[in-house]
Amino acid sequence: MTSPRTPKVVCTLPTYNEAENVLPLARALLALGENFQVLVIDDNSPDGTWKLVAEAAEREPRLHLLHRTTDKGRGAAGRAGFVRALEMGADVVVEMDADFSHQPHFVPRMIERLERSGPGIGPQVGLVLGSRAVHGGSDAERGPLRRLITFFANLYIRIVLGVPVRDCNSGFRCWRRSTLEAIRVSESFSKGPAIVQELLFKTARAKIGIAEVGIEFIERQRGQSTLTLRILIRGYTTVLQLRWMALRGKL
Ligand SMILES: Nc1nc2c(ncn2[C@@H]2O[C@H](COP(=O)(O)OP(=O)(O)OP(=O)(O)O)[C@@H](O)[C@H]2O)c(=O)[nH]1
Ligand SMILES: [Mg+2]
Repeated sequence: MTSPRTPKVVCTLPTYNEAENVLPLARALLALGENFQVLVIDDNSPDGTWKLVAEAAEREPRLHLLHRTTDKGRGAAGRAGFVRALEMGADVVVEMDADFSHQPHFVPRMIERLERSGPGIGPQVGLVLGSRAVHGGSDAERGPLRRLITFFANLYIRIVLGVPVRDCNSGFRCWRRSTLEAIRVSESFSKGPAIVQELLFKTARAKIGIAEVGIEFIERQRGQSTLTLRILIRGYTTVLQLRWMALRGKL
């Protein structure tokens, strides 16, 4: 990444029942440049998302599929995606939801922020978050209760984990290869969406620079959310578990 050559970017998309979204999203990402590859990590979606990707990948060499039938979950899929992206030789790994809440046109700005750091340029940044909570960022149009929950969730995570960022729940991120290696992403343990906080915490603890770039987060356009109250509560207990593990030197 410090060399002037164009970085190889692998965009990882964990999918579960995203048949309506996955190919338009993959196309939009591939159109960002010849140096972009897309890796879809699908947990055997009943709606056949993986079949669509497998067929399209036969015609598009920059589109890849990781079709998983065991060890399901957003966290496990995310981890498998990172590991595969590193095997593919990625310099930069982009992580994003496949429901268009994370819009492809923000990706170049985030990568540019990652590159605009390093020796002689500015403090080294190893992770860039697409953030709803900094200048230029905005959240989906949601009711006051939902906004209040988001606000307190961020406050809770910031206090418990002590991470120096505004949008602790952002799963729209650009990683330097060296960051994923340094935090040993393959050894992460979260099975569900709490992987977002686990990797953020590990990055902050490794004293790797984190920057936030404002993004407009929009509500899912098509398909259904997989988020349930149970998953949400599980996520918040994982945050406490992370702090506890760190206190006991187990992280
Ligand atoms: N591979 C895989 N992907 C998953 C799984 N669960 C969710 N995903 C994907 O993870 C991303 C985020 O899931 P969403 O259902 O949009 O959850 P969310 O964004 O927290 O919730 P909403 O705001 O309601 O959309 C989407 O791309 C999903 O398809 C899973 O078990 N396996
Ligand atoms: Mg979503």
